[in-house]
Amino acid sequence: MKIKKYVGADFQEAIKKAKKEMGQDAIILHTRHIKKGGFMGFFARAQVEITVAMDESLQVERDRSRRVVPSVPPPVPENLPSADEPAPISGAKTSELVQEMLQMKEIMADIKSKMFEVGTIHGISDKIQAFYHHLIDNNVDGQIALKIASSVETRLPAHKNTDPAWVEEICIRTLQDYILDIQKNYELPDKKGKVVLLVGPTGVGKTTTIAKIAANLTFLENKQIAMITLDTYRISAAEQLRTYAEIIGVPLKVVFNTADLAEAILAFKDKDVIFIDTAGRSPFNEEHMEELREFISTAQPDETVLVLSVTTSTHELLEIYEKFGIMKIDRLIFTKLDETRHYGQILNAIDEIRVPVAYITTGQSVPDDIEILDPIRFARMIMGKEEIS
Ligand SMILES: Nc1nc2c(ncn2[C@@H]2O[C@H](COP(=O)(O)OP(=O)(O)OP(=O)(O)O)[C@@H](O)[C@H]2O)c(=O)[nH]1
Ligand SMILES: [Mg+2]
Repeated sequence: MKIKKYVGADFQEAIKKAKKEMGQDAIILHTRHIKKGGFMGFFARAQVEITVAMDESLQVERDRSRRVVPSVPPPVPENLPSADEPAPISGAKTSELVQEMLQMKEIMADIKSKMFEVGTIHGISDKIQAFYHHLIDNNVDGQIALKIASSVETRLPAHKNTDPAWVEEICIRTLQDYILDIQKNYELPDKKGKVVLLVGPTGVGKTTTIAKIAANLTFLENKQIAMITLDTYRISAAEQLRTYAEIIGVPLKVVFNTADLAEAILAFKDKDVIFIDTAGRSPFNEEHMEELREFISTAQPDETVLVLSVTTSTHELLEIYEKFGIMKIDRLIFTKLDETRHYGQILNAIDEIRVPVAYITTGQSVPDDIEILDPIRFARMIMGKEEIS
């Protein structure tokens, strides 16, 4: 394995240099923007640096028959060749060196996973490679996509010329099984006076979602519902829920402090489910999060549900979960599935968090645009085989 860095005015130029020297099969491991020349950061030219790897043993013909999938990543070479122009170490500040080392560590981790990816993906059939790339295009995390694709490979018979439709079916089923494995069914425990409290960042759809669930439970399941709102920061917020409560015909209490909250819950104890709506909060505002925590410790909810919008990146979803995680989240709800065609971030999030998804919401209409996350339908949605109605 040869690893080298190339610098160019832009990505194309750097690639051109790399391919010229390393050949067409060179693999890009890492790209970054750098600044070169200039004086004290002024007039520096922006350039692109790419780290490229080349390994003859990984070159496989596209139409080659299947190969055993490696179960562990290949080892990372210990001594990486230095960059084209190594930075002078003498005189460099310690913090800069630490930065460089951290960057190097990142590159190494990247190399490790890319090598595993390349080694595995090149070894499996074109049809499964297409499936893998489809997952990646749908925001599914590389490692998860690889795990699922490798698992398809092991399910297929060893002989060639497998019917493409059948391979596709195996791909979908494998994805379904993966989702089923990390996603448990959502069931409302049968208990009177069950308290369900929704939290989440601003504007994700908490209030609308409560209205949807409350309406469905009232009209379709004949349940006795009550609502409480803690969102007294904006006049319109309580009014929004009041309007829904009146249309559905369920009682609502607006509470301003923990004492009122405890009293409101007690007053509704004979209802089947008491929904508590909270004000949208930035997970990064510690004061607001603390206040929310106080309300939760008073409410003692049977379920604390974190509402997340699917128009958020995986990284942000996990960050939000981590911040709200101090409240012990029992369920997730993903909203606004109608606003995207890429759903991989849901899969990535639940793979990491392992908290069951109660519902997904698919539009602004109350009460229609909500459904239980059905793993089979969800797999087909990721595959583009099923649409949000
Ligand atoms: N497209 C789409 N819009 C939605 C969905 N759910 C809610 N919305 C819209 O998102 C906006 C915000 O909804 P709210 O229910 O007020 O959100 P919230 O989380 O209660 O907001 P805050 O209380 O301000 O934090 C409204 O315009 C809703 O109609 C959905 O599934 N799809
Ligand atoms: Mg709200």
